[in-house]
Amino acid sequence: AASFDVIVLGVGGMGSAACFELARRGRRVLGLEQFPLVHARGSSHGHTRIIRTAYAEHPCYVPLVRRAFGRWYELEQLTGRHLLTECACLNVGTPGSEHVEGVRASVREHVLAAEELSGDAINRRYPAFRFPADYTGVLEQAAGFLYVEECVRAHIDAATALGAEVRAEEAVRAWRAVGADVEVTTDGGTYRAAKLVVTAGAWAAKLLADIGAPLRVMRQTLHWFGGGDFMRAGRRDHFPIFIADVPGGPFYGLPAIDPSGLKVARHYNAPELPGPDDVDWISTAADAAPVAQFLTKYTSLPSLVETRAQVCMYTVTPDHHFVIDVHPRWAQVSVACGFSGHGFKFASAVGEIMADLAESGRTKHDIEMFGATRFRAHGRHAPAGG
Ligand code: PYC
Repeated sequence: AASFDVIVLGVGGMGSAACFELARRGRRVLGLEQFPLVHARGSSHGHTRIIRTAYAEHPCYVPLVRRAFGRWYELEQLTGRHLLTECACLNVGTPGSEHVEGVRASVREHVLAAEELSGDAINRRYPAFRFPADYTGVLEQAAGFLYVEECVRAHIDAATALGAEVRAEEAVRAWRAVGADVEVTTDGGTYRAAKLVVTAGAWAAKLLADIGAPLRVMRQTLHWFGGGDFMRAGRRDHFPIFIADVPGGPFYGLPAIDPSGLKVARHYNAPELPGPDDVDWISTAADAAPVAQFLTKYTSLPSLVETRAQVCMYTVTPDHHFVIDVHPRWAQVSVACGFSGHGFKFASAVGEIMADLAESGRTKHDIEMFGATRFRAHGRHAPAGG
């Protein structure tokens, strides 16, 4: 069997970043991807991803998002590609909104720059919005959007330029520990390595069945709306990124950056699937309806028409926090999965963490909250392998 220092299973958002960082550190890397590279059958497609600093999900993400910003900028420098556009992010919700309270907690703990705005003030600042006057919001400037496919391509190109081997359209059948090493069997052959990094997105549930992390796969749809006045009203000098914690939501959106118009979608609130091979990849009128209703109710842009749609997957953990850890049973295996619909922005930093874990089993980044065995009845102390 061909031999490597590290094999990376899954070369999407996280795996491409891991391949890059490992190759940069001089490791002999093999990345295995079941689809063509930079595909639209996983969780790293759909043109854009939000990056934001005042992190509603937990203040512990703030240092990680800062690290991710720096590494995205560095990847831009290395590859000459434009990957990130800065843009304000408006967090808005009903009074008492959990999302907005979460943003405030991060602002307080990390002393972040942010502006408090009532619904009324939001509508005055951004005339495309019609939020009820008593809604509450926090606007931050330290945010933006990533060109998601460009980011994956940049990591892959940079990794291969540094000597990584990335094999596309080669599905993994199984992996196993062999002594202190690992062996991976694919449709095309058998490979051996000292270390394994599993960054398999929604397929992690299958490849990591023995870690016992309950991962749910959800079918999410992304919608673009154009026509009407979107050219001006949806332009990023008039229209921010937003995350709106409203009844039936949350919904989020990005300004119009091309002729497809605004991108708007619902976060969570989506059908759960038996697995990633059971997704209907065609978006329907029923998928677009809640998003169109959001635009009708909360914006002055009800005349917009859907121009484009895509289907994407979330892989969701019970607490919506990530799984990033050394495998509880096999020290030569590390895993990153369960990004729960908010992971992509961190990919550049996760690549570094996975390289750390593969090299030494530890990282200077705080991944305490992301333990693989936290969902077991007895947490970390349960017998391994269950
Ligand atoms: O993490 O900002 C995010 C996000 C928005 C929509 C889905 N994820």
